[in-house]
Amino acid sequence: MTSNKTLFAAATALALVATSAYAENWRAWNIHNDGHPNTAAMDKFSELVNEATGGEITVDVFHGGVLGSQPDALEQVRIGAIEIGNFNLGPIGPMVKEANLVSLPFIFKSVPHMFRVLEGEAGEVVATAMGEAGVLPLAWFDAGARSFYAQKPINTPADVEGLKIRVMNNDLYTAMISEMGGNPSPMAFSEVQQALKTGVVDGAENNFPSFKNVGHFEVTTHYSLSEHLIIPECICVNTAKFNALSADMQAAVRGAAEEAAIIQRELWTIGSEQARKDVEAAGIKVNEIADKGPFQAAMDAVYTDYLAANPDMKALVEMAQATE
Ligand code: BDP
Repeated sequence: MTSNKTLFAAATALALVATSAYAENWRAWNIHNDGHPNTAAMDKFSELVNEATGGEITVDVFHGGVLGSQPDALEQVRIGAIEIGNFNLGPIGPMVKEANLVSLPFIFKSVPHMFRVLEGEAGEVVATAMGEAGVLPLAWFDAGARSFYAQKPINTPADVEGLKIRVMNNDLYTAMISEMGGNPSPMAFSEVQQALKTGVVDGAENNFPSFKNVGHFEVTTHYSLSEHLIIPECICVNTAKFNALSADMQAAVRGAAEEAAIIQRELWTIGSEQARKDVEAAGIKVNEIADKGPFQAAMDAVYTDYLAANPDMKALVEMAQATE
């Protein structure tokens, strides 16, 4: 005979299981260190998730890429070994074809244009494909524009000729450098400073906060405003983990990501301006490129080759280009 006491204990245990269904502790990947706008934004995101879910979901953010390189961390999030992270869409391209839209040089006219595309139909296509691949974007971060830096100014594509330039892992970036006559060198972010210092590469390309935050400005002399890539970033979560949450918890986590993204964009604007001032004060010569036309023209072949190999991307590219 089962006593009332045993029944009560069983009921209590069940209740505990039921209420702890969403007690989750997530690990978040972030490549940046203290002092970078995204590090502050990811800490804020963690705080906001905690608040919005009443502590049911907690997020431990691991900064400085300690959970692995970006391609590795992306794979970890895709399979659910890490739950969430702040990713750049560049390295997502090799995993999710639609994400490559943003890695076509000069596809966006400006950062606001990039956000308009993301918030429109083209963005929906990209977000859906990412979610299906296991890396679901909850909100978009600003990552400004990427420009070249080296030991000399780069004013025309011809200035890239013969230079070994570090790029992120994506065939579109190797094509981009090759078309200018340079030698592309895909490499993990964590290795770039040393590679620049020892001359393993002659240059690299990034936005001001990243150029400053990991000391690339200490080992180069010129930053040339080519602004050839405007690549957004995301707070991306493992799709299955997110889908397993109740509707309320999903809304809470998404809301926290959206709020963190608003904060990130503000921090980004301030942080980019400050980073530029700081590197200039440290001796970096920043040069405007009066006419970006020759750089854009050099990218024609990148588009032609890419669309010939990926004809199914044509509609998406045109959708982005047609966005006002
Ligand atoms: C930074 C991005 C980061 C990339 C890095 C890179 O925020 O996600 O890993 O560039 O160049 O701007 O690898």
